Amino acid sequence: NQEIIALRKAISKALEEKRYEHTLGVAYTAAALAMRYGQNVHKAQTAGLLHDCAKNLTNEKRVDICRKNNIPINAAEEKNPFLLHAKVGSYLAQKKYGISDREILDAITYHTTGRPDMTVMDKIIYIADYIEPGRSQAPGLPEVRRLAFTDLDDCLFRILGDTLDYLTASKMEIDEATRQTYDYYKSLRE
Ligand code: DGI
Ligand code: FE
Ligand code: FE
Ligand code: FE
Repeated sequence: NQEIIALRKAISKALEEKRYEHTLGVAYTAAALAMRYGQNVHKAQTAGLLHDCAKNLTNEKRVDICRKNNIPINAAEEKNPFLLHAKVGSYLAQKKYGISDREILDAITYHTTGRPDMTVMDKIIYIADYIEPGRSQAPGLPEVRRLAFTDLDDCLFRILGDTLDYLTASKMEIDEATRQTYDYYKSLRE
């Protein structure tokens, strides 16, 4: 598909080599999950290709883009401006890469923290980001990868829990969206 090829070329110029490799891994993994769960494969690939498109900007640039476009910066983002690459990525997907599809833009916005009541596309990108072939550091990755293709919601909850454990153990600032997403999916299980 021409659109995907053009997007791949554009994004390869905006990212460093390793980040671009990760991006291709996320795009193909998201496509496979979309096949498995009956979602639009083209949209999943597009969201995968663009999810980290703001990753190569400086924190100053990310904050600057937020200020100029009335994108709110919360306390956790203030302390860890790398978190803004999700919201700013969604903004750039729209303004620089010409994407208008809400499902794609939302999946990019929420790919780092998640959100309560995620769409299937949100979940696919969130999970693909964590399990793509180039990732190797996460605990229990083989099991998480298996879960991704057997039960999307079990997989999501497992990643949310592992991420929260990791952030707590590393004494990192927890974004309210990260906490709210975990609490929401925990309450659905009770
Ligand atoms: O951009 P990627 O590295 O591909 O992946 P990502 O955008 O999902 O970012 C993953 C990192 O973000 C991972 O190290 C965990 C961290 N993270 C997720 N939620 C939070 C968070 N970091 C902080 N400080 N607070 C959060 O709530
Ligand atoms: Fe990211
Ligand atoms: Fe992620
Ligand atoms: Fe990523």
